[in-house]
Amino acid sequence: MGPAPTAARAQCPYCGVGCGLELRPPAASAAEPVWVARGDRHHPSSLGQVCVKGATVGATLHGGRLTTPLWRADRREPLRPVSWDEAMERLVDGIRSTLASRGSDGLAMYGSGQFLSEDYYLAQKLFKGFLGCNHFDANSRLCMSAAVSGYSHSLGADGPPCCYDDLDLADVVVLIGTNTAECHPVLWQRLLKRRRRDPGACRLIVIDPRRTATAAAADLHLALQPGTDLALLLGLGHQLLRHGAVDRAFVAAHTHGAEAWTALAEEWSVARSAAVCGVAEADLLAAAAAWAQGQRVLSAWSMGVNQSSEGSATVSGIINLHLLTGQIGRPGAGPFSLTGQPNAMGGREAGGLAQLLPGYRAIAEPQHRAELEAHWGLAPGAIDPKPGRSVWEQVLAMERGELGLWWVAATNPLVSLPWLDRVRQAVERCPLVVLSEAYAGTETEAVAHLVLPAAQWSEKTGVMTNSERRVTLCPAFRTPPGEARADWAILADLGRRLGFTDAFAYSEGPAGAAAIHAEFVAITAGRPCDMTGLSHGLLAAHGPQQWPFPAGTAPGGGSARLYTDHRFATPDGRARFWADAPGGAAEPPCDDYPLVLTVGRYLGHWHTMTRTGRVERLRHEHPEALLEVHPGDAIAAGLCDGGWAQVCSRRATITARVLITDGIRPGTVFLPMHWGASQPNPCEANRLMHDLCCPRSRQPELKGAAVRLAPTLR
Ligand SMILES: Nc1nc2c(c(=O)[nH]1)N[C@H]1C(S)=C(S)[C@@H](COP(=O)(O)OP(=O)(O)OC[C@H]3O[C@@H](n4cnc5c(=O)[nH]c(N)nc54)[C@H](O)[C@@H]3O)O[C@H]1N2
Ligand SMILES: Nc1nc2c(c(=O)[nH]1)N[C@H]1C(S)=C(S)[C@@H](COP(=O)(O)OP(=O)(O)OC[C@H]3O[C@@H](n4cnc5c(=O)[nH]c(N)nc54)[C@H](O)[C@@H]3O)O[C@H]1N2
Ligand code: SF4
Ligand SMILES: [Mo]
Repeated sequence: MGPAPTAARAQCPYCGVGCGLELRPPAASAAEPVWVARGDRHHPSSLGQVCVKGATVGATLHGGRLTTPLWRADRREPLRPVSWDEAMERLVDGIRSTLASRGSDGLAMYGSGQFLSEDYYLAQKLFKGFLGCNHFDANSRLCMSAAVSGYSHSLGADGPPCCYDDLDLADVVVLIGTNTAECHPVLWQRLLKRRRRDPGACRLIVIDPRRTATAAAADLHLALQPGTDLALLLGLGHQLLRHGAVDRAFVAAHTHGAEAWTALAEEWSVARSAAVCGVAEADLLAAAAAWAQGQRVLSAWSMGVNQSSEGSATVSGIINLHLLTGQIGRPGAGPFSLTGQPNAMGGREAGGLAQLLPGYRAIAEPQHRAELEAHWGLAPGAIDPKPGRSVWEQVLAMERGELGLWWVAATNPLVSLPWLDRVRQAVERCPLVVLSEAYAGTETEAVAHLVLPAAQWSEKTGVMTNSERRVTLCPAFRTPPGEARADWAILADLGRRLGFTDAFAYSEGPAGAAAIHAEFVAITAGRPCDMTGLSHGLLAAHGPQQWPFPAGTAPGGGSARLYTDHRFATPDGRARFWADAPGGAAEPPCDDYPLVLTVGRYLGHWHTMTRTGRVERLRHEHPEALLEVHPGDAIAAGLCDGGWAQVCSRRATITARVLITDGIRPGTVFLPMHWGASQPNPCEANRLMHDLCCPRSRQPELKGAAVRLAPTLR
């Protein structure tokens, strides 16, 4: 029997704002079982606000779902329904035979920031713990890994130090590489409301090569050349030094490395920085003046910063400016990464990247491995000391024929990874590709042998953490379709079938989820993300809570901000300035490929459209992918508005409909990421993208590829 259809509260399953939703069951007479979502006024992060995606989520949940496991021995055959028993035995055999023939380097799992924390934690326990295989990575590698790395590098630990209230308190807000209006709409509405309520109280500076809806509302828009953010930040820093805006007492008492950074910033005059970034010197001066005069400066960033071959250095570049001016650990001030996915934060807490272990721990730290081995009752040394493969390294391993089994869950890499033709060829060399997925017919299903039907949000119980470190319980309130099961339940079943009977003895249902959560939070004791005071019971009774939330914390008593005592998470408590010289985009434009293609999002669609593509209203609002081209570039390439263009990079050629607009800087073109090969009108922007990564965070540069354009007929 499924859960009774009563109203429920949960975190929205789309973006990392993590709004609270209130869900009401469909009327008994309704033609379709559509739950009605509206904003939850009791959720402290969103206070009843929602955007179009959250409001329409009810219509996405029931149609087009996978209802039974599917199997085929050969990809040329169609997938056929099999029982769960057969599916799990095939998975067990695949894992056992791979371990026997290739060792743990032959296995890899690729998960998602759309996992619940319970899904994430069990995957780490099974792979990194019991199978001795660190090759678990998540799509957060494509998303937040530069922020993880930048925070850790500069502040000693991951974890955004700010909270949403800071948007109401800052007097200068710098949005860098974020189209907040379309991608974090409820935060954007909050900022707009404040600016309307109190005009002039908050200066808004936007740094983005496009005049997005976000940039259009700014007091100052710096439309920089893609890939030059680090140079821009150094130019700003240079001018802050000139302005005397330095908080010398803060720098002396709480930081290291200011000298080396100052020496680098001295080399980046405003004139040099403006020339490299292609912005007006006057605008750069105005931005620096605003920062210098600001009492409370908040900067927020997203993929324009992270998806760069120097993403981690750019994140540290932002933090450097906050350290220089003492704008951190105070209300209204600080560096704030806007998380992409609804539970990318929970993934970081649970150790869901190839270099991490649960509780903000690192595989490379012997002490951290020992703590997890003890927690899991494993022999000392059971956890492999070598960090695992990032997703791109997993692809390269398949290309070399080294993987015996690749398990993909809650992500659609055959749309979202770069250089898709190469990915497809590599995956075809892997003898067993397993996909855990909620919907039928995704692009990744086309390369899978074994498909496991996943219960999704609304059908399984667990927690998610949003960008301001707030944890919300998301209960199962609908019955999963057919035989679909929660990702964590599949992992637990697998653990038992592999012989780890006691370690994975969780019941399948809310009580099992609560037990997994309790086991997970216990291992966060004393860590930066201490959540030992949280439980499903407390979250159900008292609503969402922010961490740190150590045992004994009263409901509502979690920390709104980190580092308010200016003691950072480094061994000596001091934050670090990092002096990284800008290298620029990994694939700069050239004579053959004179334009830079950048790829991002539309307001109404979510990633690869498995959910938002089912909502009539959203399909109507965004019927197809549009290639944004500046009028001058369109003339040069012979393109007309509404006509078709061939977009050609070193890796592939695709066709897209042209939108001529002066809202993009000359030399830059834009495509959305949403339309994969299985859409009626595919675009496949990521066939064009390259694989070059940030060396520190291993995050690929998904925001820039050199391309050329030519007119074409469809
Ligand atoms: N509607 C919607 N909202 C979403 C999502 C979605 O799919 N749809 N996905 C969620 C997820 S997972 C994520 S990660 C976030 C992403 O949220 P955002 O990062 O805000 O979204 P993007 O459109 O990917 O990129 C943001 C901006 O970066 C700019 N940009 C490109 N190159 C550069 C550069 O070199 N420097 C700078 N400064 N800017 C650059 C682009 O022009 C674009 O406007 O959105 C989340 N919210
Ligand atoms: N060029 C370019 N490429 C990009 C980006 C970019 O800006 N530019 N952005 C990158 C970023 S930031 C991200 S986050 C990725 C996103 O890319 P993906 O993760 O590939 O996109 P989604 O469509 O969100 O894929 C999630 C899949 O999980 C399924 N699913 C939903 N719920 C569940 C569940 O509970 N369990 C299981 N097992 N499956 C479920 C969905 O149906 C869907 O197929 O794309 C990246 N790729
Ligand atoms: S802003 Fe994000 S979390 Fe809030 S309703 Fe929209 S998609 Fe959901
Ligand atoms: Mo993301």
